Parts: sequence; structure tokens; C-alpha cells
Amino acid sequence: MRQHSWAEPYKIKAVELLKMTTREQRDAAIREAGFNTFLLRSEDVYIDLLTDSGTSAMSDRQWAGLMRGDEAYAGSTNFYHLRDAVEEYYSYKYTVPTHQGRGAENILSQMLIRDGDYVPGNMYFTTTRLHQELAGGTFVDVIIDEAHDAQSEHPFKGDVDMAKLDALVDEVGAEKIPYVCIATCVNMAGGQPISLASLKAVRAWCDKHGIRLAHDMTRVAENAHFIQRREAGYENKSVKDIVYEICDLTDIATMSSKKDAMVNIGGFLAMNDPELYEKACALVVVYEGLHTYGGMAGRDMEALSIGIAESVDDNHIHARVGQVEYLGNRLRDAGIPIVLPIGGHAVFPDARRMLPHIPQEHFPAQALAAELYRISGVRAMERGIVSAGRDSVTGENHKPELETIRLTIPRRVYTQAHMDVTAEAMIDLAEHANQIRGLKFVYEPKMLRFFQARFEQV
Ligand code: PLI
Repeated sequence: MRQHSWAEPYKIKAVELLKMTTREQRDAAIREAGFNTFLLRSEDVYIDLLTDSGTSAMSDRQWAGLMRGDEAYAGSTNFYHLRDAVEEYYSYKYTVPTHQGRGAENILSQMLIRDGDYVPGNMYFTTTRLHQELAGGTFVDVIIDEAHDAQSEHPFKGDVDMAKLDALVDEVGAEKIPYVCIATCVNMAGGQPISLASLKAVRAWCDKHGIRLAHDMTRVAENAHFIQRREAGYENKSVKDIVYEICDLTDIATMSSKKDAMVNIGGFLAMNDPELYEKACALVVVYEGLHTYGGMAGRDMEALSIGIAESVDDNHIHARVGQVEYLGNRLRDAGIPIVLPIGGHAVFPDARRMLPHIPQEHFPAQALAAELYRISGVRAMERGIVSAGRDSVTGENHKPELETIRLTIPRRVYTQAHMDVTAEAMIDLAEHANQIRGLKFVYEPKMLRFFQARFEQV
């Protein structure tokens, strides 16, 4: 079954036409956008690799599901379909829909974190850490050191360093750690998986200390695919079974279903503890909506329950990750430095090595993403010092080791030729990288600054 090439297990039924732009038009557009690709208009973008979030193509079955939307305020049929899909594929008994992943993060953080608590995790994610901080907590990074090294080819860079967890509990005590938060296919590390061996070790550690284990399951299917390929004993298990096994090891999950589950909007908080579910139901009505829709339309819950089933199909995920690897291998073969191994959802060119003449304080990755757009119309995202933001206590810039741009591939959207054009653009970019200039802020938002910051060239 997995012998064939990564060719897609679908054919195209409808297309969306793109506008072609000139370099002069793009030069004006990126200046207008303050050198921030988040501030471009999408109609000015040719190949949009900003994010894989909410940008995937739904299947004909999902579109048909939209027509079966039951838009009742309370008790929508589609909610029960979603709840059943979450239990069947992800193991969790109780589901609280939210408008997207950060809605679930807000509720989880408010329910469990008290002032002065610490929340260990396998690398930060922007919205996750911010919700932890807003609830009074401090995020502590417990991922293995290899995850911060773009060149390390460790097969499971999402693994947890148990010594870091032990050191934290020795220092602050288990009562100050409400939960450990484990992400599958760690986004900020370059889409890198955690092994089941590491997850089981964290589970045992949590049991020993009486601490809950939360799961950011945004890209769990991609993680399962890497386990199938790389972890001994899992080569003959299906992605569906591995996904279930991962989820079953954890107590609570936050999900942005805009990624793995291939819907344009939606998410949920899921759990097994009935008391926690009662608390979540009380909070969701304040921030999202009634506990049977939580900010989602009935039709979107229907498309989501169908997307969940499609997302764990072996052939789907083989083609999905295969396309990402195709692009990554083209860049690597051309000598462009990227984060290795190639991740599940994106390729991360290394701005530190492409632009050694620009110091990190002048935002090399931000400048690289702006220039890529200018020369090609390909839109990427900065994942470096701008995304990392400032320390909430000292106000100093976090200075992450990984200073990258992210070429993020939406699921089921682009063709191999689009990947070739992207690779050609990156090769052109590398040829004149030494002429790219650094940037400085002209506007820096206080929270999640990367979304709306504006820059000028230094
Ligand atoms: O964008 P949301 O609110 O649906 O989900 C937030 C979120 C949580 N966890 C992880 C690992 C994410 O990747 C994530 C959102 N990621 C975005 C938007 C991205 O472009 O990667």
C-alpha cells in the first residue's frame, strides 16, 4: 500500500483562478505591507505558503456535509457526529467545540492554570504560550536540545528531555505544575514528531507526580505517519491506529482542526474527565457559544467530522507529507540550508545560514520572507525572533536558535509544478541573498507581534 510514489489519492474537481503579478506590483505591495507577509492582500499572492491553517481544500464529501448542517442553537445533530468522530478516532469521551484552536487553549488555560504555575511543553507555540501567560503561568521548554539545532537529523526532534522535566519538578514542586503540554509534530521546531517512546515516558512521569497530560493535537496525523516510518514496532500499524494510541495516552486535547482535519474553521477541547468537562461547558458559553456548538456552525461541525476520518487515511497522509518532502528535497539538493529532517507540514529554510550578514536583531527571516514574495509572489511566514516575541517579565526579545522562514503547504491545494516554481524562487533568492537588507520595527504590537508588525529596511 505504501510502495507507490506520493502521488495524490484524489483528482481535481474545481479550481480557483490566480492573479499573476509583476515584480513592480509586488515591490509596491510588500512595502505597503510594511515588509510583513501577513499584511499582504491574498489576491496579490501567487503561491500562498503562509500557513496550512484553514487553507486546505475540502473533499466533495465535506462539501456535501455542509448541506447537512443542522443550524439549531442547541443539540445540533452535527455536534453529535463530531463528538462521535472525536471518540472514535481520537479516544476522548467529551468534546467541547470551539471556533478554532486558540479558543480551546483559552478555556484549558483558564480552567487549570493558577497564578505562579509552570507549564512545561515540547517547545512553545505562539498562541499556546500567550494563553498560559495570560492565565498567570510560565511556559518552560522541555524539548530535547536537538530540536533547537536546524542541522541535527534526530528522527524525533519533538521528544521530551526527561531530565528537564525532573529539574522543573525539583525546583518548583509538582503542585505548581497543573499539566504538561505535549504537541504532536512540533510546529516551531520545523514540524518535527515526538516518538511514542517519549510520549509513554512523559505519561509515566505524569502518573508518578499526579500531573495531567494535555495534548496539542493540531498535527497528530502527520506525527503518526512519522512514527509509522521511523519507530520500531510501528511499521505495520495504520496511521489511524497510531493516532488513536497517541491520543489514548493523554488526558486532555486542544485541537485546531484547521490543519490536520482539513476544514477552513473550527477546533475543540476534548477530555476524559467528567468534572473537567463540566467546567469546560461552563466556560465555553462565556467565550465561544453553547457547549454543543462553541462558535462553529452546524455545517462546519459536519465537515469537520468527515475531515477527521479523511485525515487518518494512510494514502492521504503519505501524499501530504510526500509533497512537503518533495519540496524540501529539491531545496536541499540545490544546497539551500533547511531545517532537517524535513517536517510534516512545511519546509523551513534557515535564514541564519542564508543571510549570515544580517544580525538576528535585524530580523533576517522576516527580510527573507519579504524578498521571496517580492521576487516570486510566493508567500512564506517568518518563524524566528519576530514570532518568538518578548519575555513577558523582562520585556527582552526571546532569541530563538531557529531563525527560519516557513514554506507551509496547504493540504490538497497545490501541484508538483507549484512546488517546482517555489523551489526555483528559493534558488533565485539564494543567488542574491547577500544583497538583502535587514529590517527594523516601525510598529510593534504588544502581543503576538508577528501578525501585525510593520518594518522598514535598515
Ligand atoms: O490558529 P488556531 O487558533 O486554530 O490554532 C492555534 C494553534 C495551536 N497549536 C498549534 C501547534 C498551531 O500550529 C496553531 C496554529 N497555527 C497556525 C495558525 C500556523 O500558521 O501554524
